[in-house]
Amino acid sequence: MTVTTKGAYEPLTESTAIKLAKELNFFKEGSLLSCHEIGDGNLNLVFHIVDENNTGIIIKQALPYAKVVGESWPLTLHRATIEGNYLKKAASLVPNLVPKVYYTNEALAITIMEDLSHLEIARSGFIKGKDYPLLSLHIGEYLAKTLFFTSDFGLNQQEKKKLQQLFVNPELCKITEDLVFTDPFFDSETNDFEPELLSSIEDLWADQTLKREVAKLKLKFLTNGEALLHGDLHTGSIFANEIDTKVIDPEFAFFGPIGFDIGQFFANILFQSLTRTSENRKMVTNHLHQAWDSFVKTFTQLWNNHSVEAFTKTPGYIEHVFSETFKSAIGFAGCEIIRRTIGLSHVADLDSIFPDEERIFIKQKALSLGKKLILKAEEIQSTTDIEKLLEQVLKE
Ligand code: SR1
Ligand code: MG
Repeated sequence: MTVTTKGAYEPLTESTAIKLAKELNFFKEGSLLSCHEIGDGNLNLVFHIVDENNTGIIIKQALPYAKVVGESWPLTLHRATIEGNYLKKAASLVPNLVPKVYYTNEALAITIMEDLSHLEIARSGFIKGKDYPLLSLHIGEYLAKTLFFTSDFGLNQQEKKKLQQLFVNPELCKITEDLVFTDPFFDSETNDFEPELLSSIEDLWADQTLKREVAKLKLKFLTNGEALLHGDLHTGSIFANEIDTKVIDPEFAFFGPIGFDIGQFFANILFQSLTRTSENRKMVTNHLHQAWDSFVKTFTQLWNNHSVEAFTKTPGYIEHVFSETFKSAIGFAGCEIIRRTIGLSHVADLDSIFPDEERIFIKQKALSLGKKLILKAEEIQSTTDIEKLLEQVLKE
């Protein structure tokens, strides 16, 4: 039990996490505390500590390697600082949509935050057939406010450059550059897929037009520092219930293209849509429309009332920004769909489908949808067009 707030890094255990919570006076003296490690993500430890009244906190700690692979894949602890800094920034922009941060410690790579166990991870709820009617309204608002106020439209250009320094995140960006934008499009060791998919995947590897479009999207991700992104905005990074939505896990945050967060959200809504029967699908696809409409509405209000950029009054400029953002979001969504189907780190929406033939069938559809989103990004003009494409792919 050597971990202290003043000590050097050491991975916490359930008992040292309790010791730390006591040292930091999170609970009244003499409280009966229990702690469980509940981390089910790919990278970190997550401890849930509660007292006898079920009042709790979360201690998240970065490990010096990627948990999903093991110690052979070392990974910077600095991501905990990035996550803490992002959550603090987001708290100033969308306080209702992120967990409260109570304490951070760079040396221990920990963030102590609000216990959200009254909510459920949106992906898990969706898989059980639940719906979260306000989720995409909130996500649209979240995207608009976090992206606008950290972009050159809403933030003084000097201030933006200073803020960028806090979010230089090369190792986590490299994970996305490799796992989302490169490996799935080549015969790479990290890929992970059922042998029944091999022939479709070989077609994909041989498709030079597709690869050229992916290369352009990767270049955008590498070079377009438009705004501060969450960087990993899938439905496993969102807690929700009927009325509340909280976005978690921003350790991949960096300054990148605005369409990336939007595209990742779209892709993860589409995974769930692919698994639904036609009667139940609309409930999920509605989140595509609602998220984009809410994003456009809020972003437009901010553009009209809080812009710091002289050209934002110029006719046609906002329309250009929306159309470029939408187009790149469609391409990014296609890459995310392909990577979660055949690359490292899948989604439970697809992997939990049984029997095997049904899962393979849906994964073939996912590959086809991902490919078409990338290739037809110019033609797809609206979220209704995305829905039409989905229906077309499901009928093929
Ligand atoms: C090795 S990390 C794999 C994935 O987990 C995270 O959630 C990100 O999506 C990353 O790509
Ligand atoms: Mg994560």
